[in-house]
Amino acid sequence: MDTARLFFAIQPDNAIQATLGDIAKHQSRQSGGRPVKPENIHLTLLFLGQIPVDRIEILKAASGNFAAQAFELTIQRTLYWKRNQIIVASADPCPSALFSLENALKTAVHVAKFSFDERTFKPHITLVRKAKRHTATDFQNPVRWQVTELQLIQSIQTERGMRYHTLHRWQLG
Ligand code: 2AM
Repeated sequence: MDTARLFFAIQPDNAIQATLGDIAKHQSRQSGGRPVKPENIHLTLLFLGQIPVDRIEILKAASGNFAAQAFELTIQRTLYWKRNQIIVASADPCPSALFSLENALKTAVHVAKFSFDERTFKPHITLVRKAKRHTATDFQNPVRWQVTELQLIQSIQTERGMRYHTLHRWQLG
């Protein structure tokens, strides 16, 4: 059976991706890790893993079934998650609207009988993988991100690394 590796995420616009991409490159040089490409920078809300391709339409229908608010994230520092060896951009404190969106999504996906990663949601934007160390940085200019859209994304392994392909978008009200 054909499957696709899927997750729900929010993705900033090109300008914010470029800003965070520069920070990722800078941090990767200092940490010995691998920077995430600007176009791949995102914040995952719910990771589904491999889903049969013939169930994607059911998933899309279920996921458009709730109303959710737009909100703003302010990203002002990077952190090191030593166990995962990743450097992440943090939007701490996150607005409650982000958690409401994640919760609504989980409920909708559960009702539609899809399984997903049950671990506690820890919002983060991965900037560097396989990082060996980290110099904590607070941004001089916090990045303000108006989140107006939720995306269903397929992750595709290619010869040149991971490629993310947006399958569907939902506007947040
Ligand atoms: P990460 O950046 O912390 O690795 C695509 O792989 C996205 O799904 C990434 O943002 C990844 O988070 C996230 N993700 C969440 N749970 C995952 C899991 N169990 N396996 C792989 N990726 C997962």
